[in-house]
Amino acid sequence: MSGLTIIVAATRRNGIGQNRKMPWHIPKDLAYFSRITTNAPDGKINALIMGRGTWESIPAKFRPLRSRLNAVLSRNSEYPLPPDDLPTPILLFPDLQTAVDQLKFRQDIHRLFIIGGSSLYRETLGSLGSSSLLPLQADRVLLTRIHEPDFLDCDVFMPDFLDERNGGSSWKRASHDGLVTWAGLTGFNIPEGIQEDNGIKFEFQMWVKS
Ligand code: FOL
Repeated sequence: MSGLTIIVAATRRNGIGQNRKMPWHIPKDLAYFSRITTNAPDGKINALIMGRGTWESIPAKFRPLRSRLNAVLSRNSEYPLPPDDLPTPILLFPDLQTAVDQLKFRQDIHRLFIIGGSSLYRETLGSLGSSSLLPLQADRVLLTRIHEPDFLDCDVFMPDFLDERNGGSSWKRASHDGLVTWAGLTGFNIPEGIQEDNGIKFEFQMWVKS
């Protein structure tokens, strides 16, 4: 199994949320998120690793995210989750290390996605100098860059992984064809360049660590 893949929608200032939710509604991005994270070869599913806050932020009608393994992190071992039900398993883990240690050996799992929130992005991007101590590094970021508007009221941010001070120069932007090939979607077009939906300008990008 390859490394961890981060998927995130972020403004140019790396804002990802406000008041415990996303401050935008971009149906085309949610459709992309859903298709990318669901797509797996026959007999396999992807695991989506998320913090407890991200789990709680997913609208009730979409939770758990179906046909994907929902791995929720909480140090509270009594944290209430709905019953685990195929084809949508739900698992509780105390931390990222435990989750990855258990999931990486499962032959039925295709890819491991980190879907937030900010502390999990920070942990897997290894900013703030802690990187070398952590064996669980993300090697790919599927970034939906929100170009406009600025959403200046964001109160949660992802680390600026492209900043030189955070090892930004080790990240290379893949070509659009590279993204399309990696995603391997059939019957879903990933548009290239800046898109507009619901009055919001955004772009689907893929960054890979060298
Ligand atoms: N990455 C990207 N690119 N966009 C996001 O909105 C996003 N959101 C999260 C993590 N990475 C992201 C975490 N938050 C749903 C809601 C919130 C959420 C993640 C997913 C959600 O409802 N997903 C449904 C889509 C339903 C629809 O098409 O409207 C799903 O089935 O995946």
